Amino acid sequence: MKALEGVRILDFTHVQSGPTCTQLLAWFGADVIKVERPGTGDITRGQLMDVPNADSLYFTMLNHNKRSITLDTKNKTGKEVLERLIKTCDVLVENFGPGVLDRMGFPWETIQKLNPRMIVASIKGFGPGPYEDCKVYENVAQCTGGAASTTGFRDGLPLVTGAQIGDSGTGLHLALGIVTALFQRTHSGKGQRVTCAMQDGVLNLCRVKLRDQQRLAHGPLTEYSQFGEGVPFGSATPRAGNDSGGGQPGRILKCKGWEGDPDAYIYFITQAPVWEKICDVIGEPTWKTDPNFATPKARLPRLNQIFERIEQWTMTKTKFEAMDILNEFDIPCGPILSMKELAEDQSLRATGTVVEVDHPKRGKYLSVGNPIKLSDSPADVKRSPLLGEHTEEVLRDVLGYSADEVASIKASGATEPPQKRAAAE
Ligand code: CAO
Repeated sequence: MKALEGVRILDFTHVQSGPTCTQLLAWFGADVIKVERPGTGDITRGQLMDVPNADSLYFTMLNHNKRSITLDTKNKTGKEVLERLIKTCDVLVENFGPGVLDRMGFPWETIQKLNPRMIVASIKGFGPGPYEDCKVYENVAQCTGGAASTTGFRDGLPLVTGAQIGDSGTGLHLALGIVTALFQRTHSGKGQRVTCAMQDGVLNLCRVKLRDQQRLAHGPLTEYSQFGEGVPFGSATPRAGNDSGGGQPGRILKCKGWEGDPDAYIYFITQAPVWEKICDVIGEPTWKTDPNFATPKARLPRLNQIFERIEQWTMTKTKFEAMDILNEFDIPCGPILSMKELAEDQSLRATGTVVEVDHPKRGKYLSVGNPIKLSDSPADVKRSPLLGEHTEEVLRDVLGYSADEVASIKASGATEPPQKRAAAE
């Protein structure tokens, strides 16, 4: 048995934030039924397309292990089917724009009446407050959650990061909220609302920067490069380039080949307990006892000088050679790995973190599998569903409609796009 076997999810999610959440639940064994608008479905099916007439990688990589039914929830019969789905499922997950579910005729109170055990989980851009009615995408969340103002270099623009902390990050938060609510339901017998705002999710991930904001009141942030460079701090946490976010100073340093390879770099951490080993490796044994370098405090104003010297050493090695040598001495470091290198990494393939999936319309493609490993519930990654692939199956086997009733639902137009309905009429 899989960990979430027996849990049925009414998946009303689209784009990225919500689908990452329901994909995780599907990997843990839940039966995830994705409800999509007839004709178009999730808008990402047709976005950033690379293979003609095949669902995009954007869609396929976020919707594994789900079933898809098409349903027009604004159609009278479609609403009746949705009511039956609500009565049958354990969790409804949605990331519609603010107010959409209410306008559809399914506010929380209605859902609760239909199924008091149902957990309703929602992602919105903002929580209650001045921006609660705003639609939000990834980069807006990164900007409003504190990530952009603290990412980049001091003398440059605020930067967004490639890690989708607003979308996938909030999806992860929501998944935890859902399984927690499912656990509470085992005692209370009741459903509840689970909400997660993307701004809140990003701020949660930027927690250490709010830490630094408060430390500023008590003096300069001595581990920031800016301190060693004698640049005064302003009133807010500054951008800190590649400085380490913790108490052990670190930097990205050039390695052999950096002139032609944009990823020939290594992250190097001057962890205090291994300082003496670092001095030996880079050929500066006198720094072990020199009062200017011997203690972490003495080193803080000299970080630029220290990292320049370490970089002279890393530039004589490839990033993998440097990693091998430094690991021998327990010096924390990590090569900058490109997406190409990660895609080819055999150890990630062996653990199922990178998987090859076969799709009837696009053929084989790579995806990221479940990064969360459960020893008793391993994830088995299955391709994403075609649009409406399981409509009849769900109507019949999950909702218990007879063959005649299924035919009549289809005839009502609830599962077909308007153009197809008009042509049939
Ligand atoms: N049948 C009939 N209508 C449907 C339907 C279905 N199966 N599924 C959706 N719809 C309708 C909705 O009822 C809604 O109609 P109304 O506006 O008339 O009420 C309409 O589709 C649009 O929904 P939406 O506002 O969610 O979609 P959008 O493309 O305009 O906005 C987004 C997209 C992502 C900006 C918005 O959904 C949002 O802010 N979501 C919350 C935050 C979030 O998750 N953002 C991350 C997205 S990933 O980067």
